[in-house]
Amino acid sequence: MFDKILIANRGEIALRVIRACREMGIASVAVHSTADSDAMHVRMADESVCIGPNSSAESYLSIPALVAACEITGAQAIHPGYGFLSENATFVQVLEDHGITFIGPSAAHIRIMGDKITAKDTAMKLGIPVVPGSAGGVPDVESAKKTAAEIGYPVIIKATAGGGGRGMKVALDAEGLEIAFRTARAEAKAAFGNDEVYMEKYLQKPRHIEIQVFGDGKGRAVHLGERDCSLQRRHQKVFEEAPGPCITPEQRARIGKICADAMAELKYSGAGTIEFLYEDGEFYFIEMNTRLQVEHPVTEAIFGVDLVREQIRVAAGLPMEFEQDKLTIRGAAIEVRINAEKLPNFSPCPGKITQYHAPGGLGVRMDSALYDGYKIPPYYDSLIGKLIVFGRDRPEALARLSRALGELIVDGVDTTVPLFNALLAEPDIQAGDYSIHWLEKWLAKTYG
Ligand code: MV4
Repeated sequence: MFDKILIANRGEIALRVIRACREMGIASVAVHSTADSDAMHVRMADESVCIGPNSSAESYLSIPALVAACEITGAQAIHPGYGFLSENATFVQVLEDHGITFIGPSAAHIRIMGDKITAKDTAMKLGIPVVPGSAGGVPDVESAKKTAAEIGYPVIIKATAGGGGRGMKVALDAEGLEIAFRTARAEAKAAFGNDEVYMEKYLQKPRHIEIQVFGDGKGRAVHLGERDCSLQRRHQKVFEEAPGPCITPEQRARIGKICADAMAELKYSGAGTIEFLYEDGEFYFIEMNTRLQVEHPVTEAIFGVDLVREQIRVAAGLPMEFEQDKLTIRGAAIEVRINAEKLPNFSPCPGKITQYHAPGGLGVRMDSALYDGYKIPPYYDSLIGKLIVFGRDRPEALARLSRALGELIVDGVDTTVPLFNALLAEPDIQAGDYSIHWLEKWLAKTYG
């Protein structure tokens, strides 16, 4: 086992990893930008290193600074958290060259899943159901028209280097295809420096269901069920839950086994998430994330596991403790993302926290790096906390969420808390009856 781990991240996820380290008897090293000198992750870690100025590009994304911080402190491994360098294959390669262990999958697996065409092709070959679409890239308008005629309208054009919704365009018919194709291509080029695009059948009212997988890197892998993350605004998740309210135990076992078997075949190492669109009882692969996700706590809650501890164990070469037969679900969990944002436009709202009080009690977990007097810097994302509630069933989890939101105090900045109070009053949310379009429609209707 490692003696010391460096956490290449900030905020609540850095705390999450430091906590796992401490429970495992592993020393932790925080890194921070100058803007984050007073951040909680710096206080909570055993040691800290300033790795650069405010901008992420010169600090949390600086590979040389991170390698140097490992060399200075003697950290043997890096946990990347989510975002920043967590899915950067070059970073993993550089760490390997320096004899530092990356707590996550191989550079090769990150690369495969980072290219969306290769990811989909790989998924298909591994027996994972995918959305019908082009075989590989679509090179020109002529070829786009031909493929669209085969799969039928509406179709969606996506960037190969994309993900998270950037560079996507829908075409309802042949007339709209040329413009959709050209726009998607131009956006892909501008956003990713790669104008390759592919085409899929456009699913009109799906849910976003993602399967949590975990591999030991040696050919054994398990699944930990699904999360429903359909409630999103501009491709940002705001409310996530497990189990998915529309997924039956039989569906879970079936898609879960397909995913676990695929990861075993790949010899995938560590935590991963296979994202699906789900419509009319069918799953359609869209992407795979090769990292720990923001919303991992809802899975931890219902399975009673520690995903970060398991990531660290597997990265250290220890046997994976997860066994499929022993992974059983108890109850229901919901996470809401508390962002420092002003409604209704979700405009970022950095500033000083004048009062902070975290909710507690049975079935409540608050993952946050806030404290009284903390100044939220304007340079990073606006997530300031995740409230996770767990109950014996979904109604109990919903009641607990309402209760916990009532206890939470975050003063000094605007937050997304009022949104969640309003959502809890909605019959569709209470019933678990929502698609990927529900939230945007509701926001338009509610706030105009
Ligand atoms: C789709 C789709 C409909 N049909 N693909 C958006 C982000 C990226 N991860 C995939 N996305 C979508 N792909 C097909 N073939 C609709 C979306 C989509 C979406 C997906 C998940 C959650 C929210 C979404 C909001 C708008 C569009």
